[in-house]
Amino acid sequence: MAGEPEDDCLFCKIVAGQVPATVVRETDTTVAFRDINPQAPTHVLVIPKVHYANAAELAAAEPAVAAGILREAQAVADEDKLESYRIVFNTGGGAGQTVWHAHAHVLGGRGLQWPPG
Ligand code: DGP
Repeated sequence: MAGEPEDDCLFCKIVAGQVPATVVRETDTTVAFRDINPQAPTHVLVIPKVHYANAAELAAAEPAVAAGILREAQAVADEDKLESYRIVFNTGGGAGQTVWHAHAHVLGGRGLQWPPG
């Protein structure tokens, strides 16, 4: 059920400490950890502790938590001393979403092209 931990969700398992991750920040409502397959020198995923399939569902149900993800993205950028960075919410398989637990990619530390691929 949305908002509840899902047994077969990788990111719920990271939140629960059942799957290891390199956690760089944690708040009451979010966890930030390094992506296992980094696409930039900084590639951190910021996720809500609650389970929603994507960012839009999270924002509709728990807007304060969604806003917290953006604050945490800035905090990651500050900690990694990024002057510029990109936040990406892949939403739907056609956009590259592979994990169905809302997450922001925070990418930086190299030049980033526009438009993205
Ligand atoms: P997306 O494709 O937008 O759903 O992003 C999912 C990201 O999750 C992808 O960049 C790779 C990352 N990822 C997948 N499995 C793991 C894992 O076990 N640990 C970590 N740290 N990241 C993972």
